[in-house]
Amino acid sequence: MSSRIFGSGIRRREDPRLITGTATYTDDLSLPGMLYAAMLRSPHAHARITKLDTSPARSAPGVVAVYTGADVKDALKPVPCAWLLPNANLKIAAYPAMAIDTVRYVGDIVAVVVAETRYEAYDALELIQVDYSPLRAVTDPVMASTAGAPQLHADVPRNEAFHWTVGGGDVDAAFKNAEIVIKETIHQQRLIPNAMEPRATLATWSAAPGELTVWNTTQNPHILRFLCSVVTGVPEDKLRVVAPEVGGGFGSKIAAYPADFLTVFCSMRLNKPVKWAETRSENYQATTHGRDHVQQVELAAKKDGTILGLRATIHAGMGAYLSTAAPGIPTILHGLMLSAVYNLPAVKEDVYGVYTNTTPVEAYRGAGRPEATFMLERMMDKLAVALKMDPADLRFKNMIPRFENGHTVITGLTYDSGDYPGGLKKVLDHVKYADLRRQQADARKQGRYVGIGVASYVEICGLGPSQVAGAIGFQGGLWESAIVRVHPTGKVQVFIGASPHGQGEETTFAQLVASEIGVDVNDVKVVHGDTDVTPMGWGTYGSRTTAVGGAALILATRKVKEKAKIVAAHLLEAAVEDMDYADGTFFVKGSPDKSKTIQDIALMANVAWNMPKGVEAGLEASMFYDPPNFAYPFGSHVAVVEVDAETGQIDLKRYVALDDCGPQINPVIVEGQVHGGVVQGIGQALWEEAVYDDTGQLVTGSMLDYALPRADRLCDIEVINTVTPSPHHPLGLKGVGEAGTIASTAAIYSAVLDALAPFNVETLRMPFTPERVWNAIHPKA
Ligand code: MCN
Repeated sequence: MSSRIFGSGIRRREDPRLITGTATYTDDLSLPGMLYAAMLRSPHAHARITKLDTSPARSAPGVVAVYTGADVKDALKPVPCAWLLPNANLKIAAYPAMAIDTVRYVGDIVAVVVAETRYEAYDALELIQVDYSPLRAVTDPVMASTAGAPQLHADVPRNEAFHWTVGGGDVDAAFKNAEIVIKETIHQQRLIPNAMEPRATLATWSAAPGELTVWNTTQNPHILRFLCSVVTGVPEDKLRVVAPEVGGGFGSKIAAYPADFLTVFCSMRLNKPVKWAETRSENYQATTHGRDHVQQVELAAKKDGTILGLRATIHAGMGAYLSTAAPGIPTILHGLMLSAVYNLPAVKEDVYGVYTNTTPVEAYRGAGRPEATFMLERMMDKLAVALKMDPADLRFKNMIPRFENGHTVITGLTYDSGDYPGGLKKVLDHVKYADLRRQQADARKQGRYVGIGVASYVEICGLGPSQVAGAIGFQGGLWESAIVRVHPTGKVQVFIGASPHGQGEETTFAQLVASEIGVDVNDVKVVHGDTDVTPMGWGTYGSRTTAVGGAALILATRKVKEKAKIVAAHLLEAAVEDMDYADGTFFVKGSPDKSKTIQDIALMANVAWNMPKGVEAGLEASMFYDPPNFAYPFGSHVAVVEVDAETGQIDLKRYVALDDCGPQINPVIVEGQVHGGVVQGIGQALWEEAVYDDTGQLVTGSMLDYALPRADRLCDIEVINTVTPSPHHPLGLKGVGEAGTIASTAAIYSAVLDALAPFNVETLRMPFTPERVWNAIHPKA
């Protein structure tokens, strides 16, 4: 049984505590004498602070302290940006934890109040008197980079945070030889990640030993410890970061935030535990946003549909400051993926990262890859329309054929393994594509507007190796680590550096260990999220936990198994070479009655009464794993929609996702991940947009105005797969946490435009609100 637990869709062990409300989140924690912090945030997108009087707040009931930028500026270093993109003229504007004389987005922190209760802290915020002298604001990345635009940072001309390029092949020749050129301007609108729980921090400083503990809603506790040490000066060995239940992140909990450091500052000043938890509106205002690209794209092709080259200019809105990993997203994670699943002979892209008077932008599920996939898929569809080709046929014509051990594309990446045509064929067979097209034609005859969308993708995940991290300016390593400890009773504890926050590795990693050493899956506990207990890890993002952390874990488990074999041989008085293993039992080859179970061995190794000569006591191993390459999951999705031409309403009829993440540890968890990802991608196409007005006010500042996907607006999502193992992962695993998001926006876009073909709608901005669709169908004369 145990050896079959890999691949089994057992239920997530995380869920009982999550769905019965017994899980402990940061905001559930309470310490004796704990105080509460509340942040006063700027109501202006761009302004000078001309007066700041905190005295009325200081004397308000329950208030213990009020701090401003002047109080913290010498105590805290600026909030760090940790992706120092090379060869891009990167200009990191100073990012103070609290504004000193200028605010640059609605939500910039101006003061912090600490009080005995949360209510008192919020009440006192209203007593702080601030006079602002408003400045002109700019929220659009293209406008922000034009001459005469308001400038956010004195030392950053044209608000240009960086200019990064990627190129390969002879693009000029490709366009010169082109028989057809397709052009498009694509708006990847700004999105707000909506984790189930907003962010929170609890910090407690103990002055006597000089130790700091921080509980935080973070995706990467070890990185936060590192950055917190840099910003506060507390040595790393005296700094403990714990991520209790985090409540999802989707990229928005990668960053180290000003409010985190300010909460620490308050605790250190007051020598008391201080807790801060954001409201949902604060979360919308000041927790990082995603996407925000304006993409000008040109595709060169031959009349038979062969693509020759791609040229693009991207303006990526970065917000008012560069968040922790932000510069890498529209560049490394986007630009290097432009070959997508296709044989693209030539490419040239210029990416301008631009400061705007908006909330800082960070990774949002898919981070860079949906933006790249969308560009290619959109251009494929436009080319298919222009050439009157079937969009699926056009894709097949240009796809990289199946490969098992490396394929280098024009941007310089070497994909690990892939079968893009195989995946596309399987999903088209599954939906009976030819029949669907016939049904679509019949519907049109009846005056119904049905559209079929196809999108194929490959994505870069399993972020690592560390050598590459260094080369691309990522200020950290990209390896992962694991410790496997078998206790005397044979129960196993696993300590991992990665920090899952919703993805389910407490279950899947237990499955990995159980199937490797043959214990019951319920006898394996996965411990994560506490820097004092777990080994170093570089975090859960970029769908890397299974591809990198899972490899560390499996290799550590194999070390345990290797040692167990030596101990078993010793106990059975046999040669190690004569030992065999099956389902948790070591036995002498040919004599299955001479055997020791892993539990027998664990007891003997832990009491160590009779160990082989030179072998240490205990049954434990650790592993640091630095992958030789990234992992490249892929797939193809098909969407069917119907547009109501009278109302502009879009009805989702069918959605089929085919994803390939190699062998699946737990198909039910994989399906759940794909579902979540697909829904977030559909959300971008149909409903979601963070809208700023011209003065920089976030108009969609609450869930009333920001349209999240809702179950009643969706159709069933069918999930199928192919299995193409990664050649470099010990079990062939690739990630899946973002896969669903990457193709789904493009698939829905493709389906809606296909439905609107009779109206000659060439392009449409997302999200496809009924108003936008209706206006496209009924253009003003
Ligand atoms: N898995 C599997 N077999 C595979 C690959 C993965 O069974 N071949 C399982 C994993 O073991 C894990 C899950 O699928 O239980 C996702 O694993 P992986 O692809 O390694 O992704 P990560 O754990 O690194 O998670 C990060 C990824 C990202 S980048 C975002 S954004 C995202 C996502 O996961 N945010 C999430 N999924 C999320 N799911 C929840 N509930 N909450 C979030 O914030």
